Amino acid sequence: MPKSRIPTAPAVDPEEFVEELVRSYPAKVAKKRRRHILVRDPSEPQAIDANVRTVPGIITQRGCCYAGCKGVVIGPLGDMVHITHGPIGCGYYSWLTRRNLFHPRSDGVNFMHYCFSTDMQEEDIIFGGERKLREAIREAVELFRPKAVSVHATCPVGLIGDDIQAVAREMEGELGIPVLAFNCEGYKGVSQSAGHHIANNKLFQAAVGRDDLEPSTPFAVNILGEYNIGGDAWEIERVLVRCGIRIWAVFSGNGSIEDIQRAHTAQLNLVMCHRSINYMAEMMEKAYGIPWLKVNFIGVQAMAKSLRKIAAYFEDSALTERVEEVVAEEVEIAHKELAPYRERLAGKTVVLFVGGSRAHHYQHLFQDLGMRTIAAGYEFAHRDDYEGRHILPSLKVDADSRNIEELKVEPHPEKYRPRLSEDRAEQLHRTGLIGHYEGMLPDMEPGSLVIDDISHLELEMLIKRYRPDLVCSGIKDKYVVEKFGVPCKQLHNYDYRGPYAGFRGAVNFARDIDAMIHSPVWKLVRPPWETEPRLKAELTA
Ligand code: CFM
Repeated sequence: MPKSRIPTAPAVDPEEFVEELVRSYPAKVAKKRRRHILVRDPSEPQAIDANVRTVPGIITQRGCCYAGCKGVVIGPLGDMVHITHGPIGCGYYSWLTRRNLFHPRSDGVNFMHYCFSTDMQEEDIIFGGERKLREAIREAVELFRPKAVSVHATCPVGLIGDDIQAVAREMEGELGIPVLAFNCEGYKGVSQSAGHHIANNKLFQAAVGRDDLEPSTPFAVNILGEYNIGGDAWEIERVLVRCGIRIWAVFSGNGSIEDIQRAHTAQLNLVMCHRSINYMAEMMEKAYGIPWLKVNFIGVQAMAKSLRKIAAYFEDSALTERVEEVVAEEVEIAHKELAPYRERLAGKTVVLFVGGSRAHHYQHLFQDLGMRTIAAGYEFAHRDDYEGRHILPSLKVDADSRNIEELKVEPHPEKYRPRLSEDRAEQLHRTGLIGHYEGMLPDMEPGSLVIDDISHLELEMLIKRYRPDLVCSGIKDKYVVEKFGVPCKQLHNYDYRGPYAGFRGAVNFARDIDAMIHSPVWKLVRPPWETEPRLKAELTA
């Protein structure tokens, strides 16, 4: 059997490595990038730059505002027709690539398989695309009879000034169903994060609070920021239902617009992906009095902890008992099934560079497997996702963030209903059970690296120096990483597998990771740059 091309990791001085990383840039860029990189030191409060523009020329993993709005938050609502107003590519390349799955309800309606676009042409760019958008909405409603329609603006729409809000109002009047228009032009903000915010705002204004149907159980919760990638939401639902907890609405995995319209009557909001949906949690608390609680359903221990937090919130002895029973049973099974994988995976190292929450959430699952996270970072998260929400009041709003509307929310005159007494709310805030997220940093090992918006160059240098056993990232880096002979697990779409959430998901994940890491194929990889002649170029100016 050939020997592994990537030998075991040498001891690396992280501080030295960080200097080496930034030295590869021109001085100005080096200065900027340095502020996005930390060596974890729990003995002092640490600050990191995040949610600022990527330096032009750097290969970033980030996506665009349209991706964050249509692709992430709104797209998973399966009983709506989502129309991309723009050239066909934006619609086509955001069509189901994220694997947000949907089960139709009793009405059998499911539009997830369709890709709707106005397919703008040169003529529309010159003379305006509003007429075409009107026709597209009419045609879609006539053919498919959806409960609601969404319209998503792409870059050219903003550049030529199509008034999609006016078209949406007009069509809503004509067709008698909600038409939600999102000004989520790709260029807005610095990443897809802007699109999350825009999606949250409109969903809050135009959908939440429209239907006052009350749940028939006191333990009705919404899950915010769970998008049912690879079926995650179904495993979470399986466990919550076993505990006697009713999922009232999910924003927005396996989600329905009708559920969202009555979400304001739930007792509690569970925030899974803080980055993409914290706006909604805050607004619903202010307007309707629903507290929110941060959960992480990724990893066996994390799942158990999250269930116990929910039980602690409700303070109901029968519920608590049931939760404890379910936890005991599920944890025992999961541990038994994880044991053989744990044996083979313990001590392996992993680096995670993903999105705005999974780079944190999955560290808990790797802990269950005995694996060590030696470096991690988000693509587009904000400082509070690293450092914790307590820093929010001290954050300066820059021009890019100011472009995204911050809604002024007041308690709803009729529908505001505090779910907790003032005393209890104060107590739960103080103990951190509700309204609290402490970010990724506290969970990271001393001496590990934290890198925000990592570039391809930095990731390559990191792999060469640290030689991790596994990289978790996305499609843009996957094959570059694997050419180094290091397996790369996509944590966005799960490489067409999953579910990975919850107790059973953890076992699925362990099985897949074990197969990847222990595949003999990595020892055979010879990247083209080692065998093919190299071109050299020099800058002379
Ligand atoms: Fe939240 Fe997501 Fe993520 Fe995200 Fe995303 Fe995603 Fe992600 Mo890809 S909403 S921040 S914008 S958990 S699509 S389901 S995997 S980058 S870490």
